[in-house]
Amino acid sequence: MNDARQRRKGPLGSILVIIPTYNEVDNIRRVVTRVRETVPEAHVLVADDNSPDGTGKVADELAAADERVRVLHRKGKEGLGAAYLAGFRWGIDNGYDVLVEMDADGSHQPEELPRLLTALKGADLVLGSRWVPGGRVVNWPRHREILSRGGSTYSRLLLGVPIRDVTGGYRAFRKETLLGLGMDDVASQGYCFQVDLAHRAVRAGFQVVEVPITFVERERGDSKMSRDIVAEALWRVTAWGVRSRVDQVLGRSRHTG
Ligand SMILES: Nc1nc2c(ncn2[C@@H]2O[C@H](COP(=O)(O)OP(=O)(O)OP(=O)(O)O)[C@@H](O)[C@H]2O)c(=O)[nH]1
Ligand SMILES: [Mg+2]
Repeated sequence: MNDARQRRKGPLGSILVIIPTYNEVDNIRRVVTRVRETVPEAHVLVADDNSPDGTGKVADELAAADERVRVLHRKGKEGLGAAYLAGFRWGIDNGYDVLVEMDADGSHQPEELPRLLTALKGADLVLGSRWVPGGRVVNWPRHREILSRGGSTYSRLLLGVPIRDVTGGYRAFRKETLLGLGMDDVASQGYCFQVDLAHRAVRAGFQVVEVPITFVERERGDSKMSRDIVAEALWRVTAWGVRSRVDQVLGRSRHTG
């Protein structure tokens, strides 16, 4: 395990909540307001991929009215992973100590953020988890739950990561965790971006803690989930799993995926 880890325990420092958006015009005001009300000391960065529905413009209005809200305008839709990586880099370059991932659609309730942050005082990475005792999903279609639980179980077994909810996207990272897990060669995009980061954090020896959350199905706007996102997760996780087994057999150790 990582010795430096011990030094990172304790006070959190400055917090940036990154909210990636693509066509979330009906959700963005509400989620930003809820974050600012619940954790007033946290700053918010909306990472918008030039949403055709004008989400970026609404985000600019929010930023104009509140100096703790900023907007990262990106050229076009490049996927969740790319938006988060750009947000993490912006946050680290601007001196933030804690970087939080949160969806715009209300599935990740800002009111639960204080619990994630409290847990981060004793950890390197905190995952909001639907699949630990106390965690649950509200209004989620059965097929989505099966896909999510199945994806987590498959990843856990194949990659050997001791995490119940590997695909979830409500997370709080210490800056040092992101810097230590090799962000620069992360290529995954959709769900698999979350699996990739959790897997890297575990392999790098960071302390990863799951905190139960109540995940609420989006009420407004469209899901960006697609067959391609599931396919990407399946092939990448399988490839990482096979590669690490081959490495084990050949006695090699590999740092990145
Ligand atoms: N910047 C950016 N944000 C994205 C992109 N794809 C999805 N998002 C955002 O990432 C968050 C999660 O996307 P969702 O569409 O809610 O995906 P999901 O939560 O897997 O699907 P649902 O459960 O059906 O809502 C939302 O805030 C989206 O607006 C993208 O390509 N670029
Ligand atoms: Mg969602």
